[in-house]
Amino acid sequence: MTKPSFYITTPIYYPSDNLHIGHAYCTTVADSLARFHRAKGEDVFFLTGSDEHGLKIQRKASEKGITPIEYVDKIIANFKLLWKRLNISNNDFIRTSEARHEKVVQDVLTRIYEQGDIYKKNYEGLYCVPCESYWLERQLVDGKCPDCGRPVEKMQEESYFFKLSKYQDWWLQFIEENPDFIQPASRRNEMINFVKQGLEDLCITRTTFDWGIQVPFDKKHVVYVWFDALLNYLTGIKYGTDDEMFHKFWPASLHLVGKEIVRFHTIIWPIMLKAMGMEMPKKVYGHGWLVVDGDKMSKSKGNVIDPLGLIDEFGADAIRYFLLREINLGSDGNFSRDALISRVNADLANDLGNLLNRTVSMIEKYHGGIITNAGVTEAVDEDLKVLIATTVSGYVEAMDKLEINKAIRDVWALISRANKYIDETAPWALAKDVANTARLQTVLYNLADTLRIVAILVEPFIPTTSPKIYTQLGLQVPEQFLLEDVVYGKLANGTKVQKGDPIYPRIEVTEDGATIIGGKRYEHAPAPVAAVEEAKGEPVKAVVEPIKPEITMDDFAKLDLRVGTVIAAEKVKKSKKLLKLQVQIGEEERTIVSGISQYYEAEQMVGRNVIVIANLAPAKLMGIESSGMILAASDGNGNLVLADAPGIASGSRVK
Ligand code: ME8
Repeated sequence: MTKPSFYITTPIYYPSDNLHIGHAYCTTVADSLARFHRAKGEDVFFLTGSDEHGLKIQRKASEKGITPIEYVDKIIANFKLLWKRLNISNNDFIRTSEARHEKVVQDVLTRIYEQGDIYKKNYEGLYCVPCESYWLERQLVDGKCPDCGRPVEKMQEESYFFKLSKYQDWWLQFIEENPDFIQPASRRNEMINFVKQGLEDLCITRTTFDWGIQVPFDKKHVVYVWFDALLNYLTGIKYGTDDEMFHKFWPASLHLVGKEIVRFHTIIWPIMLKAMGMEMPKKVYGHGWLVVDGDKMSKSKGNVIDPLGLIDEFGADAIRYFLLREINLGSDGNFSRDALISRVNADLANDLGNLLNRTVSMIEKYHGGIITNAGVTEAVDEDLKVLIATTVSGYVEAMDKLEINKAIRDVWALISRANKYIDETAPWALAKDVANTARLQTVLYNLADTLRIVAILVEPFIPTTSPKIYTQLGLQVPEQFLLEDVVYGKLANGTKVQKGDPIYPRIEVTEDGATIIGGKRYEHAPAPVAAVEEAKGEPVKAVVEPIKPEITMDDFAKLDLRVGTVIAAEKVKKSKKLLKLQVQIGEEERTIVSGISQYYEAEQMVGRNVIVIANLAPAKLMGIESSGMILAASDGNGNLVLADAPGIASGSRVK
C-alpha cells in the first residue's frame, strides 16, 4: 500500500538580514506539523528556503561593496545554522539563485507567454522596495505603502504583465467552491473583498536592476521577485525533472505563511497555477505575528530577538515549546523572556521533568530498575487508561485542524493526571509491605507506559526530549516515533530503566536579571544580532562610557590598524566567551583570540573581514597566544558588533 503523502512549505525568507524569532516561529510550526505527519506514517516533504532576488538585496549588497551572491551566501549560511540548531527537519532547502529554480521559472514564463497570458506595455507606478510591490495611488495609505507603511518610489519601465484580471471570475468561483482553501476564515473574507474591488494585471518583469532571473524571451528584463519566489514550491519537488516525485507531492497539502503574504499565496499563486493548467494547493494558512513584550519587533527599537542567542541559553526544545504552546496559530502572539522562563519551569521542568524523574527513581529504588506489568489493577488505573485514549484522539484531531497549542494542552493534561496518579496510588506507602509488590509493579508500569506514550506525542514539539525519555525508560530510540504505538500496554515487561540527568533543569533568575540553568550562569540576554546588523543606520540606545583623556596625532599614529580576513575559526574549549581565529593580514597569517563567542558563531566568522590592531604586544588567553586584537562596537547593553571592511583587500591599512 502506498503511504499518503503530505507536502508542507514555509515562506522562503529574504536573506536581506539574519532571521529573527518571528521567522523561527513559522518554521517551528511547519516543522511540528511535518513531524506529526511523519508520526502518522505519511510520506512527508517539508520545504523551506531563501528568496534571494530583487532590488532590496541588490541595494543591500552594493551598500556593503560586495556582489549580491556574496551577500546572500553569508546570510544563508546563518539561516541553515539556525535551522540546524532548532532541529528543523526540512527535506530540502531551496535557493532561488540555484540553476534548478532558474530553469523552472524560465520554462513556466515561456509557457504562459506563449499561451498569451503575458503582454508588454510601458508602465509608470509607485514602487515599495522593501515589499517589492507596485501600488496604485488610491491604494496608498497616507501616501505610503499600505503593507509596511514605508515611502514608495516613482518608477517607470517597459514591463511584461501577467493577465490576473482575466482570472478574476474563475478565482471568486474557486474560493466559493473551496471554502477551506484560505485559513483562518477571517483572512478568506479579506481576500474576497480585495478581489471584488477588481484585480489589476500584474507587472512581472523589471529592467531597473539585474539581480534576478532573466526573462528568456526578452533578455533586458528580469523576473519580478514574487513571480520567481512562488515557483519555489514547484522547483522543490522537482517539477519538470522528476515526474514521479512531483506527482507524489503536488498539490501541496499546506502552504504556511505569515498573514501579510496571504494575498500573494491565495490570489497570485493560484492564478499562476491556473494559467499553467495545474491543480491548486489544498490549503494556505496565514499565521499571526509575534510581537515582543507587547511591541512590534523593529530594528530601530532594538527589540529584534535573535533565536540563536535564546537557543544558546535555554536550548532549542524550550524555545520551540514556548512558541508552539503559547501562541494560537491564527492570532498574533507575544514573546517575553519572563513568560518563556515561567513556561519552561512549570511545564517542562516541573510537570514533565518531575514525572519522569519520580517514575524512574521509584522503579530503581523499589524494583532494581525493572519494569513489570503484574496486572494487579484498581479503578484509578482505568481512569488513566481512558484518559490516554481520549488524549490521543483529541491530539490527532487538534493537530489535523492545526490547533497545535490545543494538542499540547491535551498532552499536558495527561501528564498532570499521571502526576496526580502518583499521589493517589502513593507508591512509597505500597513499598512498605511486600504483600503489595505486584500492585506497586503495576502502578509503576502504568506510569512508565504513560511516559512512553507522552514521549511519542511530544516529539513534534520537543524532538530532542523524546529520545531522552525513551533512553531513561530503557527503550531503544526508534528512527521514527509512530502514533500507531500510542496505545496502552506496549511497554515490554522486563525493560530496565536508566536514570539520567533531569531533562529540564529549573531556570533560576537572579536579582540582577541573570539566569542560572543547570549550574551555568547567563549574564544577560544575548545580543539581538539582527538588531545590531541594522543598528548601523539607526543606533540602539547605548550605555555611554565617559570619553578617555585626549591623545595626540602621534599617539594615534603608533597604532597599526589593518584589514584582516578570517580564514578559520573555532570555539576555545572550556570558554564561554572566546573564539580562536586564524586571520590573514596580507601575506601573514596569525592567531587572534577574541571574546566574541556569545555574539558570533565560529561558522559566521569564516570569510569575514575584520579590523585588527596589528602591532599590539602578544598576550596569552586560556593558554593560547593571541597576536593582535579585533575591533568591535559594544554598547554596554550586551550588544556587540564587529567593525568590518567588506570587499577591501586583506592587509590594507585602516586610517
Ligand atoms: O515575505 N512574527 O520573506 P520574509 C511571525 N520572501 N512571523 C514572522 C514575523 C513575525 N514578527 N516576521 C516574519 C517574504 N515572519 C518572502 C516570502 S514566499 C514565496 C516569499 C515570518 O523574509 C512569516 O511567516 O519577509 C512571514 O510571512 C515571513 O516570515 C516573511 O519572511
